Amino acid sequence: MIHPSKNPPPSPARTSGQTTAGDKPPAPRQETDKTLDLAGDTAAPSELLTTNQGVGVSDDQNSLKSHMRGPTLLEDILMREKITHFDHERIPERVVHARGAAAHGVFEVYESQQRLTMAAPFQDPAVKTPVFVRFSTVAGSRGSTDTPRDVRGFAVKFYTPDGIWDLVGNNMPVFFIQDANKFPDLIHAVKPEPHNEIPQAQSAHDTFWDFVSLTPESAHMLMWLMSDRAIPRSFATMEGFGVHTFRLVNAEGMSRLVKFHWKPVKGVCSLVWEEAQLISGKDPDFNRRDLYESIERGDYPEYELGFQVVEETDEHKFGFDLLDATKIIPEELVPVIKVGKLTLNRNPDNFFAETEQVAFHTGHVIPGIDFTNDPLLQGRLFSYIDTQLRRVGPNFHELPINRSLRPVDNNQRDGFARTIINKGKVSYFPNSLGGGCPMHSPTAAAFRSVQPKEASGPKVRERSPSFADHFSQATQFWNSMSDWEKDHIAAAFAFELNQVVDEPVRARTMNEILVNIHRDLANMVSRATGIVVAPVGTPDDPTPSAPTPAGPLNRDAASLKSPALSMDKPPPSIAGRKVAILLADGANADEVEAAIAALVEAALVPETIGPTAGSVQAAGKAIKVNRAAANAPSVVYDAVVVPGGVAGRLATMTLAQRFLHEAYRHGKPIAVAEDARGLLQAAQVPADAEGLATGNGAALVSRLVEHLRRHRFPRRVPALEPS
Ligand code: HDE
Repeated sequence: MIHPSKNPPPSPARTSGQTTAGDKPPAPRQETDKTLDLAGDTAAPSELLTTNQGVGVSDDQNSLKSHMRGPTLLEDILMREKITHFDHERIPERVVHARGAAAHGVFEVYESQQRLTMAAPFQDPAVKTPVFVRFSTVAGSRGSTDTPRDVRGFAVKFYTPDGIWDLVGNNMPVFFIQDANKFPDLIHAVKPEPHNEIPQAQSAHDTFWDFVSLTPESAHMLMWLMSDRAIPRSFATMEGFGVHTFRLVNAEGMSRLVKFHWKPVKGVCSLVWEEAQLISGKDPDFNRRDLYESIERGDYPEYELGFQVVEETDEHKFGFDLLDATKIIPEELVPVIKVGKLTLNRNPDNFFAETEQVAFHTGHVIPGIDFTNDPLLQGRLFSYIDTQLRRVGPNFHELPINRSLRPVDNNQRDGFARTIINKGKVSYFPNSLGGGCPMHSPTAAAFRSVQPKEASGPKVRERSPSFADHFSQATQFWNSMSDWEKDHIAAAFAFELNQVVDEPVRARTMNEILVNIHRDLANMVSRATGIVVAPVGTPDDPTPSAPTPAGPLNRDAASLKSPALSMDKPPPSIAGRKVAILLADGANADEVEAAIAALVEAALVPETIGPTAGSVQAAGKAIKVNRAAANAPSVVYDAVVVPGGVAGRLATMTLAQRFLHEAYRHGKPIAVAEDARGLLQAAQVPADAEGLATGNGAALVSRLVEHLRRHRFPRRVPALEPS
């Protein structure tokens, strides 16, 4: 008899079942200490069916009945075990960040950072620290779409020799609120409204704007949320941030302040809003599919970790408070020092066991990392452990994905689903019967809190006055944007406020928030929403003053600028971008094959699209079609090629016209053969459109690749309709 195989050797990576024109064998599976650790808990399918008690099952298709046409018997232990287990398959989804996708990988430090920190991942460039990274949206439920306008979670679990370190960050460096006590209100406001559970995964509704318009500290974060950062092209093209100021502590006990940054090696690239909305319907798994497929292909997402280090003695030199999570430290003031690289190189074997059950906690730190008094961070230190206890249970740390590589030993015992069998009669400290073990660790690999420099004063329930300036950095963000980014931000505000029904909420957002960020922004949004900008000095809002009154506007804000904030830069790498090749009978087969080869050579992912699945005929030769046109919307591609010989037929097909028109609207590179003039006209693509290449053969593809290096041509179609 064959046992369900525990401990199999790591299996080769599987493919996702989808083919592309340049299909290669899947990348080999990457092994780390954690992969080997997990292998002991994986199970591959075996030959014989058993119950959970290991009893053989003779018939899994029919329940036990009193006679052929009789009622089912309570005695049917097989059916009852199977169905009751099914009934219990779900655990509570995360109250925020419910929808996620994850991957395994490694972190490697470039050179020892022991001067700054004794944290294990930063000591030795020869060491690869295993990691598990979970990306997520915030507001939507587990089954919602990947591409709403939302913040993305970027949570990294480091499995270090000194225990687990979780860096639980987001793709935006600031947050909506300054104090953890407001978090339930923020989340209640952004989640679907409670009376009708509408809308799913969207901030574009009354309760969200009601809350933020009364919460001026959210102004800076709103700028990020209304920018294209909130609709990343892929997880591989977004930044990550620890958000709070943390501490790095070295072996001498010296502490420095630090902000953590993840910089994607492929650069920061986003979708455009209309495209993101369409993707939500056409492929709600867009980002997780991209993550999964790119890893299977061996095109591993990579991010450099950066430190912004501030000496404790410089803490108060910035004009804003480093404990205030609504502020960034502009990179121009404190450079981001790149210290190492994160590579995601292995997909999880099982979504539930790994991605769903992984339990992050800001309080999971190792020697060398410590906290600051940021009141948002302090609240998180309470919330995450509480969440894991509720969601996964008191022994969540024993689950394979959460388990430390360093052996765990303490006197905590029992609870639901305990898997460790602790031996001996001693479960307390101090003890003599157990030889005093486990005892305090005298080594440097023990966590000791940094000693506070100053820690006295009266107990208060107040915000520090140094947290009072809510608008300067929002203005700085606006000032740092290019013309098209400003256009997209204003259009996003307009979209959201046009969804808001309550007039006072719309007016308050305009006159309490937007005008304080920038008059240009207010005027642009006003034109697109009809919300009147009140003359200066005449607030017309009857709502009693907001719970956290805005501080005095920093009059220097007009000149604040941080060019690092703009996304208007060509990405350093375009590897993995998907290119559609539109086909029909009559295609020039040589040209198609050459185009596919050239695109694969440029590390791009070509897919052929035909009127139906199967193939198209090209002068007696069949060319394989990867996807049928009805299943291949333009929004899931980054660029499109129309090779010679097909334009005439495509010009009569509505789907092909729509494909090209949308690619044009969304600023994507388009390359068409010389004979495609009529098709362009039918698709309403201007012949002189920026990013449109016309030609034949190799020259056409290389122009397309050049255009792709700019990612998009966002100025083609302004996001705000001219009023
Ligand atoms: Fe979270 N957050 N959060 N958060 N958060 C959770 O923990 C919370 C905040 C972030 O992929 C929850 O396990 C409070 C900031 C990520 O599993 C919960 C406050 C940042 C994830 C929770 C914040 C984050 C979470 C829900 C205000 C960026 C997903 C499920 C004080 C730095 C982790 C869970 C994953 C998840 C609480 C604010 C990032 C309820 C109380 C700021 C990436 O514990």
